[in-house]
Order: sequence, then C-alpha cells, then structure tokens
Amino acid sequence: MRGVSYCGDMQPWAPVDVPRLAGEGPALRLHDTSTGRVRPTAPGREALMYVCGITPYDATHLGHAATYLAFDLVNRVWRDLGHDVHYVQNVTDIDDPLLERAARDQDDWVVLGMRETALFREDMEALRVIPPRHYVGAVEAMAEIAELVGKLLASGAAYRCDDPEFPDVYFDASTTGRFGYESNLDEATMLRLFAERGGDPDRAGKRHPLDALLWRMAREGEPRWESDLGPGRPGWHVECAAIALNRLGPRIDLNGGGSDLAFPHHECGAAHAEAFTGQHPFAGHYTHAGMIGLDGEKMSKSRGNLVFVSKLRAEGVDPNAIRVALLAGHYRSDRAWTADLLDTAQARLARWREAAALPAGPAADDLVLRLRTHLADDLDTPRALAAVDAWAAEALERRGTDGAAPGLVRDALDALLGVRL
Ligand code: 5CA
Ligand code: ZN
Repeated sequence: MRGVSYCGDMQPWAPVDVPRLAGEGPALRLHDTSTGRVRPTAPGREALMYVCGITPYDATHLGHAATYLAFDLVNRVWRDLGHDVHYVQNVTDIDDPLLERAARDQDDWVVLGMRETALFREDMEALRVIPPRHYVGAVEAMAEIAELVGKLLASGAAYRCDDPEFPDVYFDASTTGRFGYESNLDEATMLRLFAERGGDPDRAGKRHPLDALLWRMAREGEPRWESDLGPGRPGWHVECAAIALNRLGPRIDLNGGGSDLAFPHHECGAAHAEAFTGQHPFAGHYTHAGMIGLDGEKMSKSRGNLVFVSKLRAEGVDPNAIRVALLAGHYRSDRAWTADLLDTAQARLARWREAAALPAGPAADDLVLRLRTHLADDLDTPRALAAVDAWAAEALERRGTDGAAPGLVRDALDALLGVRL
C-alpha cells in the first residue's frame, strides 16, 4: 500500500513550540495491552505513532481530552529523547453514530462533522497538544480504504456475506491465526464487547460472529462512495488500518486510544493490517488510557454526561489548569472528573507560577531528572506533578540562589508536561 497516492489531509491545528532541554532522560516504558506489561518502547530515529481520533458528532469532552493529553506526553517524551515523532490521527467523519445524531437533530452529517472537528481542533490548540503530522478524515481517505478492502478480498482474508441484497464485505477473523492477541479476552467477553461497541455479531450470512464489517453496501438514503467494491461506505476498523498503513508503514511503534478501543477496534485494526502485510505485530505497543467518568459513569456522548473542554474555556478556565487536573491522575486509571479536581489544579498552578516567577530558586536539575524519570515510567504524572510541588514549596519557603532555576523549570514543564507557567 505504500506509495498509494492520497489527496491532501485535513489541516491539523496550530504547531506548538516545544523548548529543548539539555541532557537526556531514560528510555520510555509504556504499558502494552497485548502483553499486559509495562515494557520499554524502542522506536528508531523516527517514532511512529497512530492515535485514534474522534468521531465528530459532539464536542470534545474531558474524557477525550485526557486520552489525547496522555499521548501528547508520549510525543513529548520521545521528542525529548531525540526522536522525530511521526504522529498520525484520523477523524471518523462517516460512521453510524454520526448519521444517527444528524438524523436525530435534523442536521446534515457533513456539516455536523465539520463543525465538531473544528471545535476539537480549537480545544486541542488551547490545550497545547502537539498536532499530528497527518490528520486524516475517513471521507478523504475513501479511495485508499476501498483499495485495502479490495486487496483483503482478493487475498481471501475477506469475503462477501451471504446476503444477495446487501453482500457486505467482512473480514475473516481467522485469517492471521492470532485474533485476540492484542486484547487477550475470552470469546464470551469479545462477543459482548463486539456487540456493545459497534459490531454486528448476529448479522446473518457472516462466517463467524466476530468477523468485522469492512465495506457496507449502500442502503437507501445512506451516503455512499463509488468503488470497485460497489457503492457503499467503509467499516470502522479498516479506516484506521488503511490510514495508518499508508502513512506509517507495516510496523508502527504505538497504536493508542482509550481503553474502550482495545477491543474490538485495535484488535480488528491490527488483524486487518497484519493480514495485509503478513507482518506481526503491527504495533510495538498497544497503549490504552483509562476512562474519565462523571457521577459514577463513563463520560460518553451516548450517555450525555459530559463536561466539554470548550465550555470550560468559554467560562474562562485556564487550559493549563485542565491539563494539570487531568494529569493529576495516572493515565491508565479510570477516574472521575470533579469540580474539586479543577480547583486543586488551579491552586497548584498558581503556586508553581508564583515560585517560577521568583528571580532565583533552588537548583532545578534534579527536578528535570525526576520529571524525565517519572514520565519514562509509564507516564507517572502523579509523581511528576508531586516533584514540581516539592520544588515550588522549597522555592517559596526557603528561597534559593540559582538564577537560572525558574527559567529551567518553566522550560521543563512546557517541554515535558505541556504546562505553560
Ligand atoms: N473515532 C473513533 C476512533 S477511530 C472513536 O473512538 N472516537 S470517539 O470520539 O468515540 O473517541 C475518541 C477517543 O476518546 C478514543 O480514544 C476514546 O477511547 C476516547 N474516549 C472516549 N470517551 C472517553 C472517556 N470517558 N475517557 C477517556 N477517553 C475517552
Ligand atoms: Zn481508530
């Protein structure tokens, strides 16, 4: 697939200036769902990262933000280690949830998608998330997605379901002989999650309930794209497989998203990619962020229990405080958003700013080392933030004589945590 031409990607958001720090930290270790362990990442000069993007049918909530902030830290740590990070993110700008929401609100699905994607970009920019190099919508990637489906069909990894009216194309999950390696779930759990998360285990005419949709033949009134497969639209997982393969190649360093993507999305995406390339594993790490909840439930568009980044911004909340609040918990732990969390973050940020505004402070080399060490340890942000608290406390209570320290602390927080004092 490499070398397939694709038209211009969407415009991502504004670039972020990242200060360079002297010295170097330890190699980044990250949790990998496929092995269930925290393992060293080992990218080459170029680090290849694919993080699943939004389905733009509603505004960015704090759960999305937390997930993108976690991978922003991966980006920052790898850059700090001297890697050139090739970061790709998609936008699922055509899929059932988008069509359902547009129908519910009598909105145009294209307009809805464009509006929410624009808002997402603004939110990411406000949070100073380093933008991806390629930001790609499913719609603009349609030709390459259809091409991948055609090749999977030709190789026998995919088949048409036994339905003369709608002979949709499905992936044969038994193709690689490894289905399940990424998420490590038993079949009953896979079946349950497949049904809960956009799959169609009961579709008649499939060979196996866990076979995933690759190409849905056009139904009356649904958007459709012409292709050699016949008019239709793609399934969800193959969208990410095609976009990642064509821009990053057959072997990437990290495939990331929230924990609700571990199955079936990343399992199926990896299986599609591996069936096509014959190479295993598709990703060195499959890394998943925990779920942010509100009032005891996962924050989700379908539940409607949302706190929007854009709403907080409109209320005048400093995006740096949102960052600190979300990074106060470990990225892998499911955690609740509360008003207290934001208050604490604001107070913390104010104290850090006060300390960093002093003409001199305690030497900060040790703080830089601690930040690097904690982040390299599976993004241990609670400890990284505690190290900043300790430096700020010493600066404010005992003062210090190092005139370069406040500037170094500002640069280190900016570069490694994306927090601007
Ligand atoms: N477009 C697909 C991925 S290809 C998608 O899942 N879109 S999404 O808009 O539903 O989610 C975007 C990202 O936010 C995903 O990585 C998802 O796992 C993550 N996410 C969604 N809800 C939460 C939450 N409550 N807490 C943390 N992350 C979340
Ligand atoms: Zn995806």
